[in-house]
Amino acid sequence: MTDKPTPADWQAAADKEVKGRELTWDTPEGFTIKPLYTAEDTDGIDPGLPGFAPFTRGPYASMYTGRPWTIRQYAGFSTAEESNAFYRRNLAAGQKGLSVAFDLATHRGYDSDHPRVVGDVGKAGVAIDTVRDMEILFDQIPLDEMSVSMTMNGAVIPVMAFYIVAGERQGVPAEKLSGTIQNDILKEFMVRNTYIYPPEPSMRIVSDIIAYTSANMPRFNSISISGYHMHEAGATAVQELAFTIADGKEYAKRAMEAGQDLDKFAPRLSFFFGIGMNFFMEIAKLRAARKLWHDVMAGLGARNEKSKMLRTHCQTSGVSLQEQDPYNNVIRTTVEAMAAVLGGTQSLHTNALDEAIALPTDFSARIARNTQLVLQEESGITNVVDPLGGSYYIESLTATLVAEAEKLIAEVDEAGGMTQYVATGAPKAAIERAAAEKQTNVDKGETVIVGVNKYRKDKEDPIDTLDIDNHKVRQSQIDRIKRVREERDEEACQAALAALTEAAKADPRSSNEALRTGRDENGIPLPPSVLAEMEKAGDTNLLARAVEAARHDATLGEISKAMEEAFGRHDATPKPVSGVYKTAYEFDKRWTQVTDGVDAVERRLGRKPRIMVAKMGQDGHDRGANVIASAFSDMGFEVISGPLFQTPKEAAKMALENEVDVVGASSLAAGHKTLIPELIDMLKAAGRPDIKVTAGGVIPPQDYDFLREKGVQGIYGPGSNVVECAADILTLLGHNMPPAGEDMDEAAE
Ligand code: MLC
Ligand code: 5AD
Repeated sequence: MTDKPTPADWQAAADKEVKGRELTWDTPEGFTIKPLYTAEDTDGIDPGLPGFAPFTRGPYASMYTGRPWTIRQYAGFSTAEESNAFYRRNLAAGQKGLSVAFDLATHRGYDSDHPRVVGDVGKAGVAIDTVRDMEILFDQIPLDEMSVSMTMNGAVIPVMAFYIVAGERQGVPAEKLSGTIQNDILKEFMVRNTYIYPPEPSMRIVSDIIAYTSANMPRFNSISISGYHMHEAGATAVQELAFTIADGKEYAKRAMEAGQDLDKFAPRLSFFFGIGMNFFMEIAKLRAARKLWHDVMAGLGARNEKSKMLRTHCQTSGVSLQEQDPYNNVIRTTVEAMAAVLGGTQSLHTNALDEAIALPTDFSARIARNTQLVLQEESGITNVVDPLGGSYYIESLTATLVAEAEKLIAEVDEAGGMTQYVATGAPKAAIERAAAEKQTNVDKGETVIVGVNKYRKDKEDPIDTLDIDNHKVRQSQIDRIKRVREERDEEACQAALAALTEAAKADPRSSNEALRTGRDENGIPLPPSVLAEMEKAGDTNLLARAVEAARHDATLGEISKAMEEAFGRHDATPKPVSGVYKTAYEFDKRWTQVTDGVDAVERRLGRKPRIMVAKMGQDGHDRGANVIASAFSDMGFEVISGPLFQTPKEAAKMALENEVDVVGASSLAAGHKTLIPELIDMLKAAGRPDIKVTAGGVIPPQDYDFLREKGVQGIYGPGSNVVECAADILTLLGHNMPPAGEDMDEAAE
């Protein structure tokens, strides 16, 4: 009988097969993945059982064998009528929960008639200005039966208020509403950028919502603590885990400081993660998240098991999807969806194949939804709980992720918690660095993307995409706002708005504390008459006061403005990282051709070529703009990063004042057909038609001709190589660049 082979025997055999070639793989997290995992790697690891602490194997004991995950497709576009019809078609075809995408005007607290949002109304989501819109959005959808997720963070107070009042008008009291509000402002300051107010008052809003829902809406998840957007912005799995769990810890601590009972509100804190193409890493990530959250909540003193049980929604990754050869996206989404469910998600959105081009059509939404239906009803995946539990690789990866994320969480704790850590800019910069590194690997072909940097088609076939006439939507919204204002009791509405401003100005903690303890800040007992007066006025909970304003048909813009009077608005300018590209491309021939080109242009102009990266409209997606800004500055351009949310007029003014040669407009939220032509017209009117304007981001090929006619000189969709973009721009600036793949000498001949 031969001895049982050992891992060392295996190593020798493998070395022989591959003639000593290195078989390890370094992940973006900095992990070295071995070609084989064995029992030695899981020594001492016990993941426990599903439904029991620390919930690594799942929050529920029976998981999908008892009830499958919720098929919850994120959607919204145009008017409330159109989105309502889309929801009802989707529910009839097998979708199980709703998830509302609002347009960017709504996110940023502007009514559709506001001059800053002309390019944004109804574009990236549905336009909601009043309770009336919300009523139409859920027409014939019983809100006591359907769980509804709403992705809202900036204008979270008016949107929650509208939802509650729309429920009332359907005859459904707040206590029967089930669903989730995203309400996660910290990650907005890090990556998503749809904040309205500065960080401190924004944190108060989060806490007021947790207080209101935990007292009045027992079936409603008060927050969806989101790593998804960090993932999309380029974060590694460790960063996504650590910053998300640390965000959750911060919210829980704030609510406790405001006098709330941890075990009362914590069971309704929920999570949200992004799921990309690193299949096993993503599965391990969800398992690690549950273990991390359990430990954090135990550390904060939670006793209720439900407080320590992480429940999550997942969405497949948008950035992993490509404009080129778009049917490959169906395959990518399937792989990602499998990772999400093998990781044990509670709810899932699968992206549509046209993600990198436009919003989903009925056709692409159907394939996305069916991807989940096939997994649920055909694959057998739902028949066993945590089927990968005990896998050497998965368990070892889970443990490594937990350990590495714990280190990063400790760093956040040392900085004084996530609010402070975010204020240092450290997490945003770390994520941007990771994004730039990932992009470099793609540009250099080290990370393969099928149909983009390998196996690319000679000719792309166009696909049908959804186009929304934002001017038409805007006009119909303006008409409705006008009608609502005519019909409401103006005096009562203004009084409710004034009461909201007053509550925003008051320090919430002093009044809550006073009501709770019957004493003022100095511990001196308050006379009963004063307490009665305070009680009558209600406490200063912002959501409670906004519900009152919504009952009197105040608009979203008015409610936001009422709080802005006390809080002000928050502004930010992107600060791209530097040096990542220069280091990565040190010996790359094409890079050198481009930097030589930049030098040549510099000699001719007597200064560096100047490019302004512009972000116009309410689109806060700045990953692409930051990647371009940091790469171009590494190549020797002088880069001016415009602030987020500029109007075309403001962008033109900045371009003129800085005497730039090129404006690169980055657009990911469908405002390009309105905003970019307006910018070009303004540059022309100022006598500078020579300033070149290029466009990048999510732009359907169908719009390319339109934009070119309007004067756009270069269009760079997802999957564009940044070095080639720069080569193109040098050509626009009159420099004779050799075509890609040739050297200077050949080109000169
Ligand atoms: C579940 N249940 C079970 C069970 N599984 N009961 C018995 N046996 C089982 N096996 C019960 C639960 O306890 C619960 O009841 C009910 O069934 C529903 O299960 P759930 O797990 O709570 O699922 P769900 O209602 O879908 O809630 C999932 C969630 C929630 C907790 C993660 O927060 C959610 O739906 N989030 C979605 C967030 C979202 O869609 N975001 C979109 C972001 S898009 P009970 O009674 O206990 O409640 C975005 C993009 C952008 O952000 O714009 O940037
Ligand atoms: N409808 C459907 N999906 C949307 N997404 C964003 N807006 C919408 C919408 N209105 C999806 C995309 C994007 C992610 C943030 O959410 O997949 O990448």
